[in-house]
Amino acid sequence: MENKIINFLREKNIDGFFVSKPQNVRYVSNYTSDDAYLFITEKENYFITDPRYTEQAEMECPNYTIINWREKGKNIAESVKLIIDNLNLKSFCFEGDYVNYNIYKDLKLINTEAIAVTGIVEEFRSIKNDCEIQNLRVACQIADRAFERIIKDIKIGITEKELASKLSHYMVMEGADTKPYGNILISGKRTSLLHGIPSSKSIEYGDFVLMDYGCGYNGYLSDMTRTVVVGKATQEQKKIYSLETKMLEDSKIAMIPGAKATDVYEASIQAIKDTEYFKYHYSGIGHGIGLFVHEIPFMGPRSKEVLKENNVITIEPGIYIPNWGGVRIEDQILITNNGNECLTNSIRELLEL
Ligand SMILES: [Mn+2]
Repeated sequence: MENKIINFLREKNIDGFFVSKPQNVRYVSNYTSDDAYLFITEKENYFITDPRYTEQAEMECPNYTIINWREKGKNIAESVKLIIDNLNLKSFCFEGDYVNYNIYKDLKLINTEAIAVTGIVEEFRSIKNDCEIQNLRVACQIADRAFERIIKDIKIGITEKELASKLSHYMVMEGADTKPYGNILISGKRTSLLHGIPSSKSIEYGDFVLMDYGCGYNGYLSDMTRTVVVGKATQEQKKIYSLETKMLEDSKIAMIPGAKATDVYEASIQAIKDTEYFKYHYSGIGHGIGLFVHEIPFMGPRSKEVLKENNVITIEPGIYIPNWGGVRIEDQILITNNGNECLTNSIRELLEL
């Protein structure tokens, strides 16, 4: 992936790119651990880390010169200065939305033009290659298998926390990366909380149980949501669930290459726009996903994005009624050359457990 950066540098006439956002470091270099920075130039690529990670960096990034910044100076910026002086660079860019103030302050002391850029590597990351798609596909299959297992555990009396912990366990046992990322598993009235955290509440008869979860596979993430009911669903639960199902289906039909994010949003609200439930929807209905859970392109009424082949995007319209509960179904979608393919395939009909 270094070539994409070098092309960017040539185009903009900049001499170096300092990469600091962890997902971007991984994307560009294939390094899988923490605390690392890259400095990419046309001549040579540098990998800046501390002594805990130098051995791993040598193994995973053989085409980089590894710099142990603790040895070469007292901070990251001094290593950057060393590179700039060695190669006699006139300018470099850094990620303005990620470099922290202390590093920025030190970078500014280097007598070279330092240019803040945003979203460059993220733009590359939004189009997935075959290998990335395969990793995402497996991450979704693991989440689907975990769903098969967790629905057997949803019983009256078990707590949200206990279920959330089992769900994480199942994903690791099914092959997920062990690095955790936040899973939502909430029940009853709490299901109206868009990003509720699993609590000590016990599951009760009649509860909705909303599971918004996923896992990593080789660093690539899945993100899906299913909402089930414990016992027999009420008429109102059934009605809202079927509206939600329609919202999801309508959204998916709109997810084709060339469609605007706003088209997808418009499609998502068709089923509810003339109902009393319209006021309970949330307009952020999806996001790109890859090495990070929320990445471009974002789906919603204010998004300027256009869907492209090999975007991988979640679609998750929802209805959230405060003090009553919420329903969300979320799938992860690959945009193909003429439509889309759903990577998450767990049952979407309302399950009464
Ligand atoms: Mn999501």
